Amino acid sequence: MSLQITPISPALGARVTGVDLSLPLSADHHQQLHQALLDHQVLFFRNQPLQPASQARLAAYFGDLHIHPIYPNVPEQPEVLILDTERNDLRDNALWHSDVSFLKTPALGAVLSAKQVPPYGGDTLWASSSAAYDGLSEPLKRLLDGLTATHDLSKSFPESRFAVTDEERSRFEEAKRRNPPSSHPVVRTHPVTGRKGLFVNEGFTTRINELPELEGDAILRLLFSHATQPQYTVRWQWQKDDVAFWDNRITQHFAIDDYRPQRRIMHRATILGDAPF
Ligand SMILES: O=C(O)CCC(=O)C(=O)O
Ligand SMILES: [Fe+2]
Repeated sequence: MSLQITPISPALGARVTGVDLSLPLSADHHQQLHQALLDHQVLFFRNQPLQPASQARLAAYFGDLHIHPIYPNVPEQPEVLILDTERNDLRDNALWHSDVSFLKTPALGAVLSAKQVPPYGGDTLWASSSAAYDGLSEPLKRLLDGLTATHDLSKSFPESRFAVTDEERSRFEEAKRRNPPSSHPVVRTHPVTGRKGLFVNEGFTTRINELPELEGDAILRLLFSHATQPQYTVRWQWQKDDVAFWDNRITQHFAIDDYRPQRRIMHRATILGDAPF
């Protein structure tokens, strides 16, 4: 059985039908999903209710799963983290980021399942880092070649908001100890497709290591705004039981925070990747 894959935006994003994600994947569907992810960078599925165990099983076809140091998780399935506006401070997802880029081996991708969504609002945007790189001028590409940048967990999880109670503080200190800042190339090569993409993000990138602060900050600001121009993005309007599966090596995303005080609940399984080069 072939999947039906329908692109929904020129830069990235496709809708996929013809598969039941709650069941074990056939080798054929696994291969087709993998290829579709490489081709389209973010895949969207409607009407795919997933229990935490089947969500983790689906994600684990693509690599080892990450257990998040700060977000709460489903107790019986700790690889599935909970993004619930009544439990978490999620303001930092309303900022362009690629997930856990502060790790030495940031996420390959993630599977996000919509559990409860407002009737409208709470859309999520993704941007293609390869489209953004391709759109840079040649002189700027030459300047960036060979530069590295620092990615720091504390930028998106500031102590002032994530270490308020004693319990939060000890969890936060532990998270910082286990996750010191990492350095990654500013231009990353996708390990499978060989495509180049910008690998800096407003959520976690703090500096360009080889440049003085003033120059580095100005270049980072330029890259953050260049990479998230509308023509490099796709926007998804969620319905309950939608699933999004993105390649975190070559995209970043932004969850719009425009629906309060309504509640919104998402579950995420995060797949570990390799060290960027
Ligand atoms: O809530 C969303 O739509 C996405 C949140 C997010 O940044 C993530 O799950 O990685
Ligand atoms: Fe995210």
